Amino acid sequence: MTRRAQRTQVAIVGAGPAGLTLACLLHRAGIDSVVLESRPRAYVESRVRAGVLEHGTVELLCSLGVGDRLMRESLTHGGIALRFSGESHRIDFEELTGGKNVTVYGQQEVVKDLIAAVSAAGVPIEFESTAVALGPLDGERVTVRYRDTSGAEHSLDADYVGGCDGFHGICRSVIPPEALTVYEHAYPFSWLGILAQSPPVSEELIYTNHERGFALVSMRSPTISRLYLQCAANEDLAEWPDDRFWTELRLRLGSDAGGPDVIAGPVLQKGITPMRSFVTEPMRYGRLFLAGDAAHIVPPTGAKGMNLAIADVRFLARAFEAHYARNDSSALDRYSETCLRRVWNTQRFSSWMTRLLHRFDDHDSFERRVQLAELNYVTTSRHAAQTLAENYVGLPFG
Ligand code: RFL
Ligand code: PHB
Repeated sequence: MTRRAQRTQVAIVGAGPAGLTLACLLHRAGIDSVVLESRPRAYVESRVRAGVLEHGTVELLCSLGVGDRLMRESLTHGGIALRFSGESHRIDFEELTGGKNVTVYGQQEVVKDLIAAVSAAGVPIEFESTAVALGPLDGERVTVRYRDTSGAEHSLDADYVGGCDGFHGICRSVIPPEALTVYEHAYPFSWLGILAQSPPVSEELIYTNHERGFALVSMRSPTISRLYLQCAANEDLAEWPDDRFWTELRLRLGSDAGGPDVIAGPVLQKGITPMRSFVTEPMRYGRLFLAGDAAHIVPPTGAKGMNLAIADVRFLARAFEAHYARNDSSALDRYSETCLRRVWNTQRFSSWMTRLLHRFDDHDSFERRVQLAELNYVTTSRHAAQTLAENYVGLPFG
């Protein structure tokens, strides 16, 4: 039963970083949009995920007026450490990139700030509204059908749809399979991540390559740590009581052998993230434009997922602006090609970081030596370190 019908210029499916940033950018360009989000607001605002913002992502958020709290509460990092063979080696981003750095600020904080800005601008966000069908994708307009929690069905009529509904959303699945090519790679391990009330182990992130597996120490504030351990692809969370996590982290960091010390504290959240690379080509089908995780997934080792999602919608908003303001659709026609150039470079970097830092059970001793030689090279050659640094802080937005 259809209870309510609305019209808009762009229907946005998903209130993650991609959908919300798109709503802000379109509002700034004077283009109407409505955002549909299947989850309740409180859930979206508390979902613990990414934490590192590229230089350009921060600039964009500030230009959208969502930089105040970010500037006050975030942490600026001028480098990271790579730790292997019992030693840490700093990669100095600022020195290697002419002053660029990254910002540590939780994705859920970005999402909170964006929801506040979108709502203040008067752009509707329909929470607990799940898109269930959309089409036709090749007509004059497109209709998104969605359901609220009571099961009532509504429709949203739009010129275009921004498919920002993440990897498990429906937008990608409404495209005929013969029109899409999917490229994917699943890694034979996952990340076990915790958020803990414990002071950060160090001032900057430490990416550790250890015989027992990868470990990453990150943070959210001077009192909250975000910590990850490489674990089996099919790991059972129940096998990881808090004590086991802390013991394993200390082993991988070499805490009892002169490495960074870890102060255990209450665990606030624990979860497992599968490691995969995934790209859909093209990112457009008729009136539907895919953006963010709906179109691609990168393994989190390069800290790129949220940044890439935001880069997509930056291109998309610019293309909509040219279309609506100047009747010029050439950027919309080039959307997929433009995004995919950045997407593939980001896949390259994220896959390189993943292969550099993890334990591969099928590696023989020769491949392990080559991995250590690569780590040695990256931490001793200025050119190699510069390549890591310029990709980590984010390539220019072209
Ligand atoms: P999201 O954030 O998944 O948002 C999609 C939204 O769509 C909603 N949805 C629907 N709404 C309506 N109707 C439907 N049918 C719907 N189906 C789904 C969902 O509820 C959701 O709210 O996708 P978006 O916006 O593309 O953003 C992508 C990022 O969330 C993701 O790439 C990052 O979190 C990845 N990532 C990292 N990215 C970074 O840039 N830096 C990092 O340091 C970083 N670390 C990480 C990460 C992801 C991780 N996990 C858990 C996957 C660390 C981890 C552990
Ligand atoms: C995080 O802080 O959650 C984080 C940091 C760096 C990564 C991935 C996740 O590469």
